[in-house]
Amino acid sequence: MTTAAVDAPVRFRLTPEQVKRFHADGFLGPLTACSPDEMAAYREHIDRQLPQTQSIGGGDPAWHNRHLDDPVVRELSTRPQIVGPMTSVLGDDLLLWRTNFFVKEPGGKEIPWHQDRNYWPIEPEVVISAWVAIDRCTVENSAVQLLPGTHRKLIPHVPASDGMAFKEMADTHGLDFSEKVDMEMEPGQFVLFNERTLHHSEPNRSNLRRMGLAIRVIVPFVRVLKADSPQHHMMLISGEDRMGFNTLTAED
Ligand SMILES: O=C(O)CCC(=O)C(=O)O
Repeated sequence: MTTAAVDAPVRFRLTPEQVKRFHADGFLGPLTACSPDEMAAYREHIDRQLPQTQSIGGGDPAWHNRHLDDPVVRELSTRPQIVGPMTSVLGDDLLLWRTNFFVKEPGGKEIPWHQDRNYWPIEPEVVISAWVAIDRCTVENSAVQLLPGTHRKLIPHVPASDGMAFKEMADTHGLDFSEKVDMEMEPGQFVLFNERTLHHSEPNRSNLRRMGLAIRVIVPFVRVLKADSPQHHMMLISGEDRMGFNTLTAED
């Protein structure tokens, strides 16, 4: 545990209306992390340094937690434009738990409707995710879809149908999808959502790749019950860790 505090990026806090919307819907977006030109520079680095394979958010070390060893991924994952809005929802003390690239090449599989909490080894389940568009995300190349209000329910998960990218999916029986939102985004935009907001993406039916980076952030009273690797430590990205439940990365 470190006792040093990290200044909260107060300049980028959400407005009270945005916070209200986040709590009403379970998500908020698109917000802006950086300009499309700035994202083009990040993308060039990612395309050069990371493998040219598909990744659907599993634990492939090439695409998982790269903020721990790649300074550019770390800079992107901790931009004040992303952390500031998170502090408006979860308060000033924040730890970066995980990052995952979601790379869907043309023909990439459907990600079933799911609540992230179904898969996660944490206690209690309090997480905010930012899903950042690295490529432009449209309905055609499988923009993330979200269903407002579903963060208020615990939805059972069942084995996924054949051809899905995940092994388990939400039991969507009886849910009304008429209000679902297609989160189309320009490179550099992002959407925030919580651990229970139901979300999904269609197969990539276009001829364009769709890459995003999911940034998972917890508060210090959340215990990570299973590290992803021996080197997997939490990173203090705002405020202080007054709990000491999780191992933190050493200060630079
Ligand atoms: O990339 C996608 O299509 C889905 C992302 C997702 O499931 C997540 O970030 O939790």
